[in-house]
Amino acid sequence: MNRVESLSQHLIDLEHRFGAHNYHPIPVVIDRGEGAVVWDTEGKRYFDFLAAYSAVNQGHCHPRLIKTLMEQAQKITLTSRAFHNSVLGEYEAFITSYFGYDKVLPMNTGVEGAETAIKLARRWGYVKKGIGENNAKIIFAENNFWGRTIAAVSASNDPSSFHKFGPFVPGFERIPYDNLLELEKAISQPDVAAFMVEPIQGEAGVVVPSDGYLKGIRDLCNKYNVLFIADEIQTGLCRTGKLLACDYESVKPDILILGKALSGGIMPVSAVLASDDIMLTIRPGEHGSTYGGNPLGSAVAMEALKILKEEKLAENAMTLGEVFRTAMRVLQTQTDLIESVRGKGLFNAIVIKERNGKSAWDVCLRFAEHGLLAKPTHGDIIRFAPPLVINREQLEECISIIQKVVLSF
Ligand code: IF1
Repeated sequence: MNRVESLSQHLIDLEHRFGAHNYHPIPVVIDRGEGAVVWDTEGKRYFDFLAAYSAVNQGHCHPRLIKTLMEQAQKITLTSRAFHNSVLGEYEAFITSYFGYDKVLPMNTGVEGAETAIKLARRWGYVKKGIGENNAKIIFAENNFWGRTIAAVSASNDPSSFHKFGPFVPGFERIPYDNLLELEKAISQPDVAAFMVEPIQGEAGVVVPSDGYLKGIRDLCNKYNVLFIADEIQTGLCRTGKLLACDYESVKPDILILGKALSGGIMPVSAVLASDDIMLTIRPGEHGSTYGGNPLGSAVAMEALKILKEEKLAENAMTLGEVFRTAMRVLQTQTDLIESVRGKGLFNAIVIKERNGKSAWDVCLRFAEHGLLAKPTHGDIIRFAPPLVINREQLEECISIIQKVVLSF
């Protein structure tokens, strides 16, 4: 191993020795990124087909975001909410009009946004729906993923998320995804405050529900006076070819949760949007966080949202997503390694059929050797989600890498 290669191994060793072992990364050490491309410590170039799980939709280190970050960082970065700051009001007016809601509650990570949405739904359930104190139920879909907190893992049916982290938060129930009969059975019960769901399930492996599912959720939640909470932390912000995945069926959730690409990968910024009727059930001093609504994140988020529209990233995701899935479906006819291809926009996945001991992990290791970064989920599913700024030529190059690697097995 030569000196530079020992640098990346040295850095991996440092992480192993001094960092918690809560991840098992692909053995690549990324040092620099620009748009859809990253470079490792040895200067090797990769196409990033994970985009930090859709947090980097605008591309790595977007110049407009870096400029906004640097300008704001020289003025004021954090005031806490004990005082007002000169960016928050403008950001709140901007994002509420951008998505068409009365109010926004700014938080930081996606899971904080999801927990905030659940607290809002419970509070609305008691104050507006008249549910008895501490009896509120929240319904989730099986195979949901919305983070790693105790509440989030309490909603999970994935043992790797909840095993030996109990006891769990009460009042959470699960139903099968993409099943309106089961949804009606669940939310017609008394004491149900909300149904929280991903319009396309990300961690579950880019599971796209049947057409009409979102519209069905909207209609049933109206019928039974239950809040529809859309977790668009991964599917939102142009990833699926529309501004929001809910836009495919023109449904408007009662509570919208955003995160990840809301800051274009610069820093954690999440947001919960809702009507006054819901949002104002939380009174001063009843919820918040140190960094929630900080001027730095607010300035960056406004710029990140502007980029989505001005660079037409939804249109690009729609067009190139079609190109990508078509190519994957052709590839599927040339190998029995690919069991299925699914997705919308640039949110796609292939299911790998394990063969003579070769798994999705081995495929991803070989992708990395050929300059493309992706990582399996749940063993046999490879998610493909590049930054939405990827251009046609880059996508074609990535398709040929995927073809070459898959056919080499
Ligand atoms: C990790 C997974 C994806 C999310 C949805 C809320 C959150 C997430 C739909 C919470 C976060 C991240 C977590 C991250 C890897 C990534 C992930 F593999 F873990 F499941 F994307 F699928 N709702 N997903 O996908 O947002 O608190 O993380 O900001 O845990 O390594 P967060």
